[in-house]
Parts: sequence; C-alpha cells; structure tokens
Amino acid sequence: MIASGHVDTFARDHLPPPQQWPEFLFELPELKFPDRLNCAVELLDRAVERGWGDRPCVIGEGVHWSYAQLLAQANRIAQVLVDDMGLVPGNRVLLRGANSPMLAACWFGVVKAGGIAVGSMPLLRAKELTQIVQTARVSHALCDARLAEELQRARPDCPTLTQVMLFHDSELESRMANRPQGFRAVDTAIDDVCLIAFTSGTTGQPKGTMHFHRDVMASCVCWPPHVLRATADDRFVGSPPLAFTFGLGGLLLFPLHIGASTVLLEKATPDVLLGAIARFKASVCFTAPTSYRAMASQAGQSDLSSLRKCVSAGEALPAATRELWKQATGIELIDGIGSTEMLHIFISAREDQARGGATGLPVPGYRACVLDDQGRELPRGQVGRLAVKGPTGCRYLADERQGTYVQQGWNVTGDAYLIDTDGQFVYQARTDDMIISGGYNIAGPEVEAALLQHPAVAECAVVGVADDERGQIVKAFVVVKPGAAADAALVKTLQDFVKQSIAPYKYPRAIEFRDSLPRTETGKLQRFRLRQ
Ligand code: 3UK
Repeated sequence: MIASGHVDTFARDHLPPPQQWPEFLFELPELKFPDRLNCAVELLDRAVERGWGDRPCVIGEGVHWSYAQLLAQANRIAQVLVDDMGLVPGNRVLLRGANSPMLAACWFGVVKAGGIAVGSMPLLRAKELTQIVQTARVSHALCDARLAEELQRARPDCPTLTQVMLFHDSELESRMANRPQGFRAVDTAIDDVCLIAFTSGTTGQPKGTMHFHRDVMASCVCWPPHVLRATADDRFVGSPPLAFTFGLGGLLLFPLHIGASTVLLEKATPDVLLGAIARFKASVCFTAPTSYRAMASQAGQSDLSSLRKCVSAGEALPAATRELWKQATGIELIDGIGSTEMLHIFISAREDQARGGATGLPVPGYRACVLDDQGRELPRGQVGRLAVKGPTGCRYLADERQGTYVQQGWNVTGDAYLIDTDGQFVYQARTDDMIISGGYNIAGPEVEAALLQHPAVAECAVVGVADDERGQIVKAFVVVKPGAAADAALVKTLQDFVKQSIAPYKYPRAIEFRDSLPRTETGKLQRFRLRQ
C-alpha cells in the first residue's frame, strides 16, 4: 500500500469495504501513473513547466488569467488555507460559488494543499448544505460572499465547520494579496481522495462519491483525447456548475490538461451561453440536451462561427434535438453518458460515429454491458441494466447504497439500455422510470423523443401514472412553443402523431399542458415530481 499524504484520514477511513469496490481497469498505457501524484500539480504546475505559463487559461467577467496567473492565485489560496485557516491534509473544504475563475483557483488551492474539495451547487439551501457538511464532516469553507447567507443559516447545525472564508472582493482576496506566489504542494498518494462530489440525485439523502487524484487524471486521458479530441487552441465554454463533475471535467480539468482556455460563466442560460460563444469566440461547448434545444431556435441571432465541438450530457439526447442543432449550426453533437459515481463520461460517440437516438460506444479504458436481473450479460437487442467498469468507479462515502451501485464488480448506473447490432448503446430510461402499462414495458424517453418531433412541442416529459385498469398509463406533460394553442385538439393531434411514429400502444393516453417542467440545477427532468 502507498503511504497516504493525508494527516486527517477521515476519507480513507470511510471508503467502502474492499469487497464492495467495483473492479478497476488500467489496461490503457496512458493509465500507468506513478505512486505519488497531486493532480493539481499535474494540471497546473506542469502546464507552466511545459512553457504554457503565458497562454490564456481561465476567463470570466472582466478576468483573463494565464496559466501562470491561475497557478499563482491557487498557490496564494493554498497558503491562506494552511497558514490562516489551519488546513491539514485530508480536511474537507466546501466550495460554494457560481462558476468563476476565482472558484477554479479555490479548487486548485484546496487540492494543492492536500485538502479534499467538496463542491456544492449554488442554488442549494441551508438544509442541503447541512447534509453535505455533516456527511463529509467538512471543516473549512470557501464561499462567494454573494452566497454567504444560506451557508450562515446552515452553520448552527454544522459544528464541524469551524473555518469559513468569503471571496469576491472579500477577506480571502485581501489575505491573498501579500502572499508570495509559490507554494509547495502536499505530496499526496495517487489513491488519496481529492474530491467528494455529491450526486445531483433527484430524491433522498445525497450521496458523496469519493475520487482519488488518480481518478482525476484518468478522466483526462480517456474520453477527452479519444472522443472529444480538442486542442490547445480551443476555448471551452458551457453551463454545468463546477460542483457537478460534468462541469468540473468539461470546463476545468479537460481544457487545462491540454493547454486550452476556458470561459467560466456565473449564469449560463441558453441565451447567455449563445452570447458568450460569440463574445469569447468559444470553440467547444458543454451543456445539457434541453439547452441545445433552446439554443437551436435562437442560433441564427448569434455569431457561432468559432464553434466546432458541442458536447451533450446529463440526460438522454433526443434524436430531434441532435437534428435541430445540426440544422442550426452544422455541428454534430457529441453525446456522452457519465455519472458522478464514474466521475465523467464512459459511453460516447465521436462526431463520425454519432447516430440519432444512440449514446455511443464504451470510451477507451472502459467496458460496458447490459445485465439481466440476475446479473447475467444479455445478448444484443435486449433491454437490461447498464453495467460499466473502467479506471474510475463508485466509492460512496459511508453509504449503504454502495451495494446497489456496485454489483459483482460492475458499476450499475440505474439506466435501462440495449446494445444494437452495431454495438451502439441505446438509452431506454432510468430503470425506475420504466412504465409498465397493460403488460407492456414502455420507456418514457422514447415517447418524449416522438413528441419532440412535433413542431408545436417545445419541451415534454413522459411518466407512468397509476391506472385501475392498466396498472399504469403513459402520461405526457407538454410545454408548447409560443403561438401553439394548448387545447383538446392539440391533445388529439399529438396522440395521433405519436401513434404514427412508434408502436401505438406507447401513445400518451393522458396529456397535460404546462408552462415549464421541473428540473434539477444540472438540467435533469424531475419525473418523480410529475408523478406525484
Ligand atoms: C443520466 C444520461 C442518457 C443517466 C454526468 C456526464 O449526468 C451526470 O452525472 P449524474 O450523477 O447523473 C448520472 C445519470 O444521468 N445521464 C447522463 N448523461 C446521459 N442518460 N444519456 C446521456 N448522455 O441516468 C446517468 O446514470 O448527475 C454526465 C459527465 C459527468 C456527470 N456527472
């Protein structure tokens, strides 16, 4: 065993028992890492050593930091954490802020100091912050002053959280001002935890997923070079928060790993994102399917000529959305399924492999299959539970649900999938979202995909609702496009439309019109709220 660089061993002490770990695969040559490594050093100090110091690195509102500048900021934050806030390697540090260069500097400062970064979505309330602080036994927090109130409200129930420092024209910056720009990073082991990411799960107690320095590096050498294939001249932009591993990877780790630059936007609604692509001449975009759908209808008003690669994740990408985006921009979306447990994307397709309705192929470094209820591998074409293994995998922080996500060495994501004859993985539904109506298994997203083909439909969500006769019936919640009349005639039109395009028994027997649909901060539909 490699000696830990941590003094506070809480994370290591609360890893799942060895027999509940997934099997890890390190077959790719690029996954051979040394025993000791600090991923913040690998990504930041190494970048400067390679001669990228003056290259543009992180860009925000009125901020343009080169690699050397981001490194200096991270080093100063690390010193404040250690000297003024008493951070000891292994301590958990809550990061609270909208995406910004300063939040990125805090992430690297924490990790260089041997701390464990615990991200939190900006919209979280005191109750949810308390759950995170208590579960991860968080001792320190770096918090954007504009989001301080909710954290203060949480503090009475968070006795472990003794050190809170605010940033954004606040104490952190004034303490950083007189620090030297160098800092010797803590010499961590490759299997020391550097990140606890909480699942954006739509129900229940949040789960903390623990990731090692090695996992961060592994995520940088699998999907990005093999599927995304961005270069040092690319400029990344997107909407997911850095507290969501989709955003952390796509908007921070991956661009820095290759010497590219990244635009961190505090708010990235579809219209803001479109404007930012034009203004910053961004070339690689990360956001959710609904955001692409919304942007497609306004794409004509912005100069998107700089854009060359667009990544969609977080939810299934409907074929209609892929098509709309291609018509609007000429760009073939790169779809990818990832999870907080796996850290990042593990099934995806390059532009030339992309196929409407399919997620893609296992990312190099990963293996995936579809299992039946007994854990046996199913033949192609049959719907079952998606299972995956690779260099990253699920390690919940002291959580009994480890045994649900990891079964016989496989990470079982909770998604129903089939593998088609070309080996492409085709998403069906969340396993617990499958609708069983009159003896038929119906995947809500398939009905959604059919509805989205109709010109009157802006957004929709399909769920199963209880029905005396059929057990469940298919019900669609539909947001209509401006100008379309949400009336009984449209209900009939949409029902007939679905019957024309997929098996008629899947048509929505009930349709309800809504002004908007409930979504998580990471853009996922909250189907459970529609079932209630
Ligand atoms: C669903 C998808 C179909 C799927 C994530 C990329 O979403 C991420 O992490 P979460 O923990 O959720 C994981 C679940 O979300 N999902 C995500 N992407 C797709 N379903 N097609 C997709 N392309 O149910 C999965 O199990 O919030 C995504 C990178 C990092 C991430 N954390």
